[in-house]
Amino acid sequence: MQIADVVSFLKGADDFVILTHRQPDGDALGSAYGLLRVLSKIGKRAKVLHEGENLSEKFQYLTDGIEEASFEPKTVIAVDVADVKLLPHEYKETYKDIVDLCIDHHGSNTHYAKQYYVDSYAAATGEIIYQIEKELDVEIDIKIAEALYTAISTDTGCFKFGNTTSQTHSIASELMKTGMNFLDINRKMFESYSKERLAIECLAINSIEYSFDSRCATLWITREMMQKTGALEDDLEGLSSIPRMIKGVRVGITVKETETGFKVSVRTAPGYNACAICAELGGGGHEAAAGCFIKGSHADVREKLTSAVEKHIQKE
Ligand SMILES: [Mn+2]
Repeated sequence: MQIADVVSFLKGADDFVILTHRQPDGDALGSAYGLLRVLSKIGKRAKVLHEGENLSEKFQYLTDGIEEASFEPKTVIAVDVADVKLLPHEYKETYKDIVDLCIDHHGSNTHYAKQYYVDSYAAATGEIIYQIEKELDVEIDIKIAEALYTAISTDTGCFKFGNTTSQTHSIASELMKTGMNFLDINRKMFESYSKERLAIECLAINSIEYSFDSRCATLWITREMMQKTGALEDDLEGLSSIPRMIKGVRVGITVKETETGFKVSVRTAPGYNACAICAELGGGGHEAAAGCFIKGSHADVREKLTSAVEKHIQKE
């Protein structure tokens, strides 16, 4: 599909339900609400279905002025959803086999929809929604700009990550021309911590263990720390990038205890393969960022991680 095909599909369809992935981030929600607003500008009815009853407080502004729509959906769109397995549990059964169009930027997209538009050059799905909006000739208003800016700034780590391109900056520049309050969004996304977040970050940093001559650092987030600080899932965002930021660390690991086992995130320096380390333990991902799930005790996890890392952390 080309952008022009996406646009004629959208023009020809009606009564949209827009789905996005579990634990929705800024790109998931910004793209979903951005698309909803673009569709309503061309006279279409649309609603977004996201995980959970309420949106986390920091994303509330995305929904300003959107009225609750009640209609029988006729068209199902998934945005930023690489795999049908990532749909929220409460909607998975109903929608998994009937997604009409998937709009995404993950190269690993599993092509579960009837039609798809995947552009892995795009730093965020929000960049694709912007292109759709251009092609539809819809005027960008402040609310659309806020939604798409949220999508793009969050998926690029505020224009810092390697996925940022000149296209990313050009789109952001167009969005800023509406006079949208980017400062407010960036503060909400990147510079606003709850007390609980700060408290758990403190405990987590104190938990860091070094191994392999400090070329590997492991940060632990236990259920006890969660209880003690009252931190919620939302408060953990970005913690997994901390171990890798330590000078000299090549392999940064974050281990988060869950009810059923340990969720492991691995971040590596160039030349060290996070995906290969996680693959040893049944997981996967990208070269610089990957994950896996380990069952057992703390000691088991430590032992399994040590032997997986050992195979991939070369002496310099
Ligand atoms: Mn994304």
